[in-house]
Amino acid sequence: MLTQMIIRKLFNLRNANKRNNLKLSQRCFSSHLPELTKNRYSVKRGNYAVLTEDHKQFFIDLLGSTRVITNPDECLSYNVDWIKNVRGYSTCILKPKTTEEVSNILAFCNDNRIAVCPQGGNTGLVGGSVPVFDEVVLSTSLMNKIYSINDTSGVLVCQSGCILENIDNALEEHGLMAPLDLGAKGSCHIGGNVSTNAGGLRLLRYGNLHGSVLGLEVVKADGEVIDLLSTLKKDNTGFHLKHLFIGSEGTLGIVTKVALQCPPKPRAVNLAFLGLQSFEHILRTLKRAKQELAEILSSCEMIDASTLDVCTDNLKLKSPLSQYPFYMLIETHGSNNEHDQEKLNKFLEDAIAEEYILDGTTTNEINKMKHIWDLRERITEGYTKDGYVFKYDVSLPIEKFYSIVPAMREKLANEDTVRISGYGHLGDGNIHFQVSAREFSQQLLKKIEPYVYEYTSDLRGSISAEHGIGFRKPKYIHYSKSSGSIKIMKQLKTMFDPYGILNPYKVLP
Ligand code: FAD
Ligand code: 2HG
Ligand code: ZN
Repeated sequence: MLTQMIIRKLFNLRNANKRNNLKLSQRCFSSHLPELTKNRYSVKRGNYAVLTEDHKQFFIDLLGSTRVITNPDECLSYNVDWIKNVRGYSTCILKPKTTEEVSNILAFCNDNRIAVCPQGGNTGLVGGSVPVFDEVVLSTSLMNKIYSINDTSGVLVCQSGCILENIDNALEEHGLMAPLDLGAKGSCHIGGNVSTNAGGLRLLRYGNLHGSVLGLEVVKADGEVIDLLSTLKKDNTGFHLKHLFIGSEGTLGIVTKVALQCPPKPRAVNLAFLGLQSFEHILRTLKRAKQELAEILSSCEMIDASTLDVCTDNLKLKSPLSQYPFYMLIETHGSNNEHDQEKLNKFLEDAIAEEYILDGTTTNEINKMKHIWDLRERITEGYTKDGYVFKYDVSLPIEKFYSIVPAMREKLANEDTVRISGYGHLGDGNIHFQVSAREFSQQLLKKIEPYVYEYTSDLRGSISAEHGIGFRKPKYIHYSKSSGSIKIMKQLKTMFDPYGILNPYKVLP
């Protein structure tokens, strides 16, 4: 029992939680491209202007020729999403450096009815970050200045195109860390994180971006710059407008600056990787972890056996445990390693004694923690090697968290699939559930959708726990939003973007 438990006394505090995250964006085009979105999903182009040479010349006069990309080969990576599910055919990528440039671009596009697709790191998983047709792509990749980090308040102010990992590294110099962490950290931008309200691996402890974002600067579709860039923790002066932009996926405005509340970097980090017999045992372990680890619990994730295989088989990563039906990662963040280890050990000893857990390993060594986190963070990458992945990201009542996997296995028993499995943010009730197949198939898609959304809605879950609605789910939004809410969303869209130039075909049905 707990044969491989390793508890290290020495711990390099400074680098405790640092991992070399993948630079994801470079891997996009190694193999075949997805079919054009407009064909695969039979979408009708909106009544937007077709880009002319005069339009392009305006952009070149504004930004200079090096920041206006029109070469088809260079445009390609901005047209395809990271998981290669969707593909547009934009012929113009714009790379502003300042808010003023964003404002001038949008004012011009608004006046000329040119559709715009805002893009950060292009790691989004619901097809929101790439054009559907020929929308101009407004990339924030050169808006990467960090303006200030306040050691005392923990407030960071930066441009929206800063890569999350770069922010985290800069914060580390001040004894702080970013309030969110995700596998795409090496590529995603803070503006993209805000626009998708990204959750990540430690939401359980540090909350979501509605809590951590203190302020934003946003440019409306008509080019007007809205200064919501408060750095105050408390500010109850009327409507809290920033929240409208958090999670609105580029449909209401372009986020240009972000003020973020950042927590201190923990001095003690410990990680346990556990093997369990059943989902029932996972639930018991979760409950116990919350009660016994309490204030030091920083992450509680689960992985089923079939999902772990995408890391061990497809990516050739090694698991520190032999095979079990389920696995859990339990992480602690605290300020006193001795105290935290004592708590974690006691928790594990009790869990073993009561046979909640079959086996496990704990460590606070940086390399070993990185190795274990890779088994969790590289799942998305591992799945892509199966072929085409039908991805779902739902919130369900905790007792039913895993029920969707056996239900889907039963439903698809006679279909040609590679794998049907689930994993995710157990502590937040958010399961990532996937069906992989050798290639995309309309027949399989029809079997999965809307069934998966009906299933979720019947349990009063959410059809998008963290990745958003994007291009993939607008027609299903009613499974999670009432007609009254959708009506208000449409009214807000009309108010902020009357000509609908910002990220058309996304979010709103
Ligand atoms: P993009 O993908 O470029 O864009 C996402 C959306 O935001 C698009 O609709 C785009 O139009 C809009 N947008 C981007 N920038 C702006 C801006 N400045 N202003 C207005 N709109 C903008 N998500 C999670 O929630 N939790 C996870 O744990 C997680 N892990 C991931 C792991 C991997 C390996 C990958 C590939 C993705 C993961 N994601 C996760 C998906 C997640 O949504 C993104 O990684 C991230 O938040 C998107 O940031 P981005 O800069 O790449 O945005
Ligand atoms: C994660 O939690 C991300 O790893 C990605 O949200 C999930 O690939 C996915 O579906
Ligand atoms: Zn996730």
